[in-house]
Order: sequence, then structure tokens, then C-alpha cells
Amino acid sequence: MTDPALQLIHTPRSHFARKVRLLLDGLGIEAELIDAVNAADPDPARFGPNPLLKVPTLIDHGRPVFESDHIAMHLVRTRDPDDRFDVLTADVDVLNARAVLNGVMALEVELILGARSGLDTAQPRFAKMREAIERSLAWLESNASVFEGPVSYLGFHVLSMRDHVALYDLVPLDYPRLQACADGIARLPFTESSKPV
Ligand SMILES: N[C@@H](CCC(=O)N[C@@H](CS)C(=O)NCC(=O)O)C(=O)O
Repeated sequence: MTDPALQLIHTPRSHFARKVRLLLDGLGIEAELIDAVNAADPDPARFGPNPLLKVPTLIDHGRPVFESDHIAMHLVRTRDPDDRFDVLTADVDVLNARAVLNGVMALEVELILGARSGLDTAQPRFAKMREAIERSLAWLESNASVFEGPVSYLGFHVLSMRDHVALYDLVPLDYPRLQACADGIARLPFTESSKPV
């Protein structure tokens, strides 16, 4: 049953929100999903209490939590004392991989929402962003040993990023080790319901 005390403002295609949804689903925590519909929309009302006008935002008994990784940490600290998906890790290799994955996702947002807002994404600033995405994916591929081991929040980043890049077809996804990690996570029974379409 959905817990009315816990709400997640998201969009169905948001990869940052999907990391959180995978964590919620993996932990068996029900939350009411509130669809902001279009992350590029300038209307502040879409984004609830978030002054950055971004998703996701978690609202826990009326208290907002901003930023996907802060939301994940909050959920674990309040509801998962065993930290089953290693959200609270201090492992530098894992944190670096998360930073690169989050960076790729942020660059994608700029390219997609830039185009949606009518900007010319052939400009050099956007070309640099595409270059950074490709270099980051290559970096992740050559550091893919970090993805070995039990299912973790890091894997939720990989699946969220991979499915989003595939959906928008921004760059080629010819990275077998990264794909294998994403495919492994995608086989978990709770991942399909949050897959972006
Ligand atoms: N660092 C933030 C990034 C959130 C983010 O960029 N969300 C995108 C959707 S995937 C968004 O709402 N963008 C709106 C905008 O940039 O105008 C997080 O991890 O929560």
C-alpha cells in the first residue's frame, strides 16, 4: 500500500528520480509518486518546494529532501538500518564511479532540455558536453571492475543512466562491461516498472 506520508516528485523519464525509485522498490518502501510532467517547464508549481526547479524531491511527513543522493541517504538512515544497497559507502572508487555517472546524467539533462527549450545544441558548449559524456562512458568501461559484487545503489545509477541514454539515443552505447552491469540489474524483478518509455 502506498504510504501517503512519503511522496516523490519525479518525472517518469528522469534518470535522477529513477535511481531513487529503484532504491524505494528494492527496499519495498511505498511512496506516492507525483508527476511533474516536464522537467523543462518553468512553472515552479510543478516542482513543489524545490527552489532549484528540478526533480526528484522527496517529501517525508511534510519535510522536503532535495537531491537524489541525499534522498537515498535519508531513506536509508530512516528506514534501512542494514543499508542493503550500500548507499552510505565511503569507498572512493564507488564514489568516483557514482560521480561520473551523475555527471553523465547531468550532461544529458543539459543537452536534452537545451534542445527542448529551442537552443542550438550544435554550439561548441554542447559539443564539449557530448565529448564529456563519451569520455565518461569510456572511463566507466575501463573501470568496470567497480561494478562487480552484490547489487548496490551504484548499479541503480548504471541502469538509470544506460536506459536514459538508450531512450534518447544521444551517443552510441558500445560499452560491453557497462551494458552487462545494466543488464544484470535490469533482470531484478522490481526494475521494469520504473523503466522510462
Ligand atoms: N543533482 C540533482 C539533479 C536533478 C536534475 O537535474 N533533474 C532533472 C531531471 S532528470 C531536472 O529536473 N532538470 C530540470 C532543469 O534542469 O530545468 C539530483 O541528483 O537530484
